[in-house]
Amino acid sequence: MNTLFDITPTLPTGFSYKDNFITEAEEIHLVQVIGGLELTSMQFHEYTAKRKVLSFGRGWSFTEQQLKTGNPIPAEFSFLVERIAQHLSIPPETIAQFLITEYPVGSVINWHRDAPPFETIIGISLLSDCSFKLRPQEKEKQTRKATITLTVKPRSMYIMTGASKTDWQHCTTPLNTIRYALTFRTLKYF
Ligand SMILES: O=C(O)CCC(=O)C(=O)O
Repeated sequence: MNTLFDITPTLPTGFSYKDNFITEAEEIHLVQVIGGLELTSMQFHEYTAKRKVLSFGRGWSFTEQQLKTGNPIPAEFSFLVERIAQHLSIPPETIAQFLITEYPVGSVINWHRDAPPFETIIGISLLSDCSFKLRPQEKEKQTRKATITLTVKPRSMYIMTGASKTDWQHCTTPLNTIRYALTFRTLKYF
């Protein structure tokens, strides 16, 4: 569709977005694979979130504020690791963490910055559009005007690194249908 003006928001430095990073057939296959895995409710201190997660590789424990070593990334996701590594021109082994998040209807992830030990965050979305918001980390700069909203489509990929990770917070808004986020992370010191 032609529009009279560019509706793509200006994204923070270090943030990029790409539609159709995976095919519909790959999306269907990944949803089937995830269906066979056991995701558990996200625990953050004394608070239990609606969303469910399953982590592989070097996971960050919010309660203990340290890196943990978990199970290796299952082979069914290797093609994604390879594709991301190729896209970023990095060795696949530098992708040290993989998190599957299931967002049931109405669930969100609240404003936060990603955990300190990670350098580049790669998010792949399945099944549902998501309203992904970014706002400056500095409280004085957190105005409505400074908040950026990006529609993240199913099968798309976003990359968050540099200033977009350190100087910006992000969150998602409630969904009408289930969404999965596949989040891959590289470590600062591998
Ligand atoms: O749903 C998403 O893509 C955001 C995931 C996220 O911010 C996180 O897991 O920390």
